[in-house]
Amino acid sequence: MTDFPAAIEVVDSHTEGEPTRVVVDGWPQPEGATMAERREFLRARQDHLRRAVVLEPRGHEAIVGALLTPPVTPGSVAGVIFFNDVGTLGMCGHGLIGVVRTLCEFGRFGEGWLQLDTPVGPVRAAAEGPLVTIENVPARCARRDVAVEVPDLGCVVGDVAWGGNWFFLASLPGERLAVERARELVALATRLRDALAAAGVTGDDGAPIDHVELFAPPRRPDADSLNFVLCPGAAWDRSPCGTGTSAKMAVLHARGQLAPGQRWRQEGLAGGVFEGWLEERGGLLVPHLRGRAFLTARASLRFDPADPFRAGCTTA
Ligand code: PYC
Repeated sequence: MTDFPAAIEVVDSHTEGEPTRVVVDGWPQPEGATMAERREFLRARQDHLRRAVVLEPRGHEAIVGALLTPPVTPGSVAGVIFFNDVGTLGMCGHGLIGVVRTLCEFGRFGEGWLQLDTPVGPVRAAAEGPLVTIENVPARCARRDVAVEVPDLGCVVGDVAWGGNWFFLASLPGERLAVERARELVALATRLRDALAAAGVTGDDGAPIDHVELFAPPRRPDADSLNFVLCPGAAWDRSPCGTGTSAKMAVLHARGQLAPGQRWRQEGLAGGVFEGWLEERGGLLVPHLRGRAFLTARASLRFDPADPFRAGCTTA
């Protein structure tokens, strides 16, 4: 199926600098009884729409798209499937904050905590002006102190953790984390991700580790840590990364360095901060994250049949 609707209506926002494009109309609903089935339908049958919405010439590599669906779980107000320039995501923290702000703007998000369905489970959110608090899927540290040999970098030791996506978390003291070094950081984090795959280091059930998170001391006096996050593909997260901060808090908890309820303020490379904490619930660690999102545009995306680039173009 490669047909295009006449138009897809989107609302753009950014969460602590990282863009989200919420599809509010025009995209034919993906089939499936569960969010995982709908995600698979989108992957197999609607990839041309994913590409058209987030790639150039309408988008760029840092945009995360969010497709709203009807809910699948009793008590949920909507479902959401996140996608980026190379595929779909399990969850997306900054993206969920953008979705909630977008729904608020259109009077489609009520008071108090509301539940939304994602392919990796239900999540909850509450909004207060630009500030949104989200309750992510449970996070966990799967493996600690994993050593991997990385070309031109040597032996890197880090942790494998789940925060709604799979992460490898490490500190590289010799590498300064700064926006002006983003290209170099993308290149070295990509080598690290490739080395993990080559060494057979995965998440549970062989799931690929598609996010790499590097840490350094914070620049801001009100933050606990600074991170750089390589997303699937070659984009880096401008925000402190909601799923990455969830994974980080699970690692800190596993090391006895973060108690439930204790605040963790994660600074992202572009300078924004997410405040996070863990709640212990039925033996699971439920991450909470708080950050700001701002709407930036509302647009009607067009797909001229004569346009050879209507399904987007890959530039890297
Ligand atoms: O905030 O979880 C996040 C995220 C994942 C990829 C980009 N942002």
